[in-house]
Amino acid sequence: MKKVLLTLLLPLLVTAAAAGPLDQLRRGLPLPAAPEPAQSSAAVSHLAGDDRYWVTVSADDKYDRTALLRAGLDIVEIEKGFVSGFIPRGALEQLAAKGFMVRSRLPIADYAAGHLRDFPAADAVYHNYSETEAELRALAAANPGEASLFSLGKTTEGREIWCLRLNNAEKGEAPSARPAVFFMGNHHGREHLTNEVALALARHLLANKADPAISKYLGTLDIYIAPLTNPDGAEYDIRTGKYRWHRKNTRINADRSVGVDLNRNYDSLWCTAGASQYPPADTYCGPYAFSEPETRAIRDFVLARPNLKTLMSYHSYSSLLLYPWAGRDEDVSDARDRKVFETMARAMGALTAYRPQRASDLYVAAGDTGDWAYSARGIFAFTAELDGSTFYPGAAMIERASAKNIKAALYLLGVSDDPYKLAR
Ligand code: 0X9
Ligand code: ZN
Repeated sequence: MKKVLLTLLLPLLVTAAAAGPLDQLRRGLPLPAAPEPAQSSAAVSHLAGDDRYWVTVSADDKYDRTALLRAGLDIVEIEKGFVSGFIPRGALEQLAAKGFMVRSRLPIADYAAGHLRDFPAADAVYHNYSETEAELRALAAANPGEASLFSLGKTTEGREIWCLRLNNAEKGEAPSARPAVFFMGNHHGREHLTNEVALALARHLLANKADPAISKYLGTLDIYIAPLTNPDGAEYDIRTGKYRWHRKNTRINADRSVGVDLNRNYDSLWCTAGASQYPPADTYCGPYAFSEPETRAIRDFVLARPNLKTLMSYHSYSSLLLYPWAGRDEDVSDARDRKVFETMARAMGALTAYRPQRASDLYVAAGDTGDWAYSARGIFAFTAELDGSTFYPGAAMIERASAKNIKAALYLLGVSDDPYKLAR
């Protein structure tokens, strides 16, 4: 959460960096917004009665630091222009009056919870953000002829949205004329299984790169896999060591609630149906279409690649294979496109035992990835709702969901050279 506050405060910090604490006070800069209330977590419950905060305070030199020690701050980290450490609540409340600029503050229980940052032990096999990054880097390093890694952009909290590219000729962000396929996971933080399925797909394609069919795809297609498109939300979901059913990203809204639903933030009939304008809601569509760095990164990536033919966004759970429209209660109007969508969904549905259906037959919800990718670029875009009856189906589900979705992904690769061949 500290990172969130720092991001929020960045403009303030830039201004503040140029002046001393008293200057800032004279200019009337407000104290930062209070952080969220402490999260209740058994792992940090021993800190419930501890009234200390972890704070970051402007401090230009050793004289400022000495004064802060005197004011009750236990200085733990020193950076250029500021220090961080622990301070009791009573002393914190005096800091502004003493001329100090408090840049961020976090109750000690939240600070401690933020340091746990991982899956519960039973799900340790799931990949958190740094493990996902490490795995993608390892795959790219072990397969320099076929794979490369780049970032689609940075998240609200400054994490990278990593994307593995599988292509035996072009590497990194260099454009290509080959038909392209884009697999994505984890738009929703709590849907960790989707990251695993996307990672398993990447592993499978590279482990079997000598297989004739896969070798052909690596030589003729441009394959992009971004397993963790909402890493902030996924980390937020696990950072207390216990799941907290967090769906959205971690932008701090005007009312201090956390997050925008990335799968309601795309610019296709944005926020007209199945989305909320109430910031605390799990389906909050954001203040405007593409307000979020995560969706903007995906938008810019897609718009810069007219060679994209197909897209698969993994979600969980319900065992469904969904296609447009999601945001209006209608079929896509182009008969040929409809036939391609239906044929692909039926085939992938058969391979996964997921039910193929128009997304709006589940519920009408506008602003999702698939509707936007199809309306903006004519991409045959699908949403797979993976197996299970919970967002947290346990370690054993990874293998099961991955095996069937790899089969469906291989089908998608097999038709992505020319999707319209399915309508002839
Ligand atoms: O609501 C969503 O964003 C997706 N389901 S989830 O449980 N993973 O959140 C479904 C998106 C497909 N769109 C529609 N069914 N309208
Ligand atoms: Zn989802």
